[in-house]
Amino acid sequence: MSKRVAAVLVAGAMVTVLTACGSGGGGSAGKSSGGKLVVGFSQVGAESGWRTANTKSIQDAAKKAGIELKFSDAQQKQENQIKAIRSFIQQKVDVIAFSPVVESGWDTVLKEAKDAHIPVILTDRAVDSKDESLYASFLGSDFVEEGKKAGDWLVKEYASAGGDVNIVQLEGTTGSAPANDRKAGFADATKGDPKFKVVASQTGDFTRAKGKEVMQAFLKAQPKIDVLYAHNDDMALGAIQAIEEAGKKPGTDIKIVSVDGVKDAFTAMSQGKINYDVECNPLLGDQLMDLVKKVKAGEQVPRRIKTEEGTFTPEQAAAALPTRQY
Ligand code: GYE
Repeated sequence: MSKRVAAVLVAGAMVTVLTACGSGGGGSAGKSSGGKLVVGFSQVGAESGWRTANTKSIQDAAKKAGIELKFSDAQQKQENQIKAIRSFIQQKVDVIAFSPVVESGWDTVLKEAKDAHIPVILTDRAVDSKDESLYASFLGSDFVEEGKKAGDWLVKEYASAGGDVNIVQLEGTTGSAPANDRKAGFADATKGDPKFKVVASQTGDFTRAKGKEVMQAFLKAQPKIDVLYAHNDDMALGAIQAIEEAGKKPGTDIKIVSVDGVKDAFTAMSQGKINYDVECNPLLGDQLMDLVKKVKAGEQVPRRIKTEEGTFTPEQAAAALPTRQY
């Protein structure tokens, strides 16, 4: 063996050792990185416009920050995310980031990451693990607050209405943080007045196709629907098709309040088809890469970083549309 080859092998072995024991902090770079930080990121899927924008934001931000991103799409399945996380652990990435499709059932795999000294950052969605040492930080929206904003709008909109206000609810993915929390926040904001009645509530899995299908079923089963509350814009957009096909006017015959604030929803709002949209910001990439660097360097980071977001009336949506990024 030549001296040069031997030196390279020794250096390689040292990098491996540094990576293996330095992951809780302390600056060593990942194995296959050539000096770059390596992040394993497990995304929920590609179920919505929000998600597409979120994925792009994360990929762009990683490039900009000079971070190698190992990206994995879980197609809305927890088992796929668990597999991806295990593979990131095997590959000895520097940091694992993921957006958990559902809230429960993560403790075992998170413990495996902890035992391998690989820090984990949650982004977008939360887990319900009691053990806070299983992840370093959670970056994302306050979904309860979003649900409250939707409910507050409804209470104002129907302040002077007599009689029942019949609401149908399209829920997000069952067991996911945004579905649980948006439902809870909305219920909380509307509970003060018994005229607000959720007459039907079912999951549309955050997709247009399911939103349409479930709305068709609601329209068949419910003699009087005043309001649709959709946990995201894609389901609202699917439901709009169902409402129009049933010969009704979305936004007029059935008022619609939704969450996300994506471009397609703003277009529908400017056509009078959605009445109110609560913003949920998917552009988390830069903040996430910043967190990754800090966590890897062993710096203290906040346990919880909340995204700032607003609300939109149709007029505000029409004004924002030309410059809306997602
Ligand atoms: O609202 C929805 C997406 O977790 C905040 O997931 C995210 C939600 C978003 O599918 O459109």
